[in-house]
Amino acid sequence: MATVNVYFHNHCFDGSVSAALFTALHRRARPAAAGAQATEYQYRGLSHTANGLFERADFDAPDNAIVDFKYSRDPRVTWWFDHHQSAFLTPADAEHFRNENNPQKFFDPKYGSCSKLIADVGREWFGLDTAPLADLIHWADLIDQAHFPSAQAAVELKEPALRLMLAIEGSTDPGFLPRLIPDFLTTTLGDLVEREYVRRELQPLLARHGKSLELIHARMECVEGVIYFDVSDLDLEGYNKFIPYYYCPEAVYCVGVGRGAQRMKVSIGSNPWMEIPHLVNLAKVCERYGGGGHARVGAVSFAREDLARARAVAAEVVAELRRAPKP
Ligand SMILES: [Mn+2]
Repeated sequence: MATVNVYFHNHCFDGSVSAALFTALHRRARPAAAGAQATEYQYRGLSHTANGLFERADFDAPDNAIVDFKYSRDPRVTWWFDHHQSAFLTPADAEHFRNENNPQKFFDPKYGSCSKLIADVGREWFGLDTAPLADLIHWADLIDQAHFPSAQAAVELKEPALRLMLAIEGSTDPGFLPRLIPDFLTTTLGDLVEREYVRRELQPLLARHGKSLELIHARMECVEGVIYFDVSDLDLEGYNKFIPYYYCPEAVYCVGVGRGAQRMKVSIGSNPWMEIPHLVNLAKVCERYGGGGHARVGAVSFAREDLARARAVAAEVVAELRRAPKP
């Protein structure tokens, strides 16, 4: 039995769907000579480590694929797909990729999702029929870019794809994703969420999500188009960041103080469902306090003991955004 290790971005909807799509592509692309031999796919999740280094992977199969994750110069890696701006840890890695010019390694940062990249490459270069997987690819592309149709959709999680997103991001069973990934190729999203092993993961996560809705709702205030809330005393790590806009859809900006495993965090965002003509550049606001991000969303982190400082920064930003012009 031939084995292929598929390393994917762990606990990420796009990463998991990328692993499934790669499987379909690889089945299609493997040479006819190997066709008689069954192939076993081993799915192994990779996470970004705090120091930005590549997580140790064993690459112990004849074929080792990395999808939706950083480039590795390791010669045992035979396939690679990524779309992240930060795909290369060093300029030397980027140069290695360019020089190798490997026809099984693909990088395109213009893509909103790695799933879409693999689907397009599969169709154009390997003759893969992606039509039966169109729904899966559509949702992976939408979720990875956080292009949710509405705050309601993003918070109520009625769509099967969004429930699967919650299960993928929050699952604690290491066997869950390796089981789910191949099922993406054979089962509709609607049928997948009804599977017993998916429901088992989902149930506690949905309960926790419901609880965080109540807590954030109780804590938030929305004044002059700016939401402010402080949940730094609660264990709400990884709460859904669209909850504030669900309760206050007319808000333009949102500032929240929260607590992570290691750090206190001030999250500063803008309403993704609103056109904001005179947008305050939130990356610049965050940079002023030593944080960073994008024009529309950013964050500043603080040591656990600097909660007072985090709150002071949040209050300053809230005041600034309340004064800012609104649509
Ligand atoms: Mn991705």
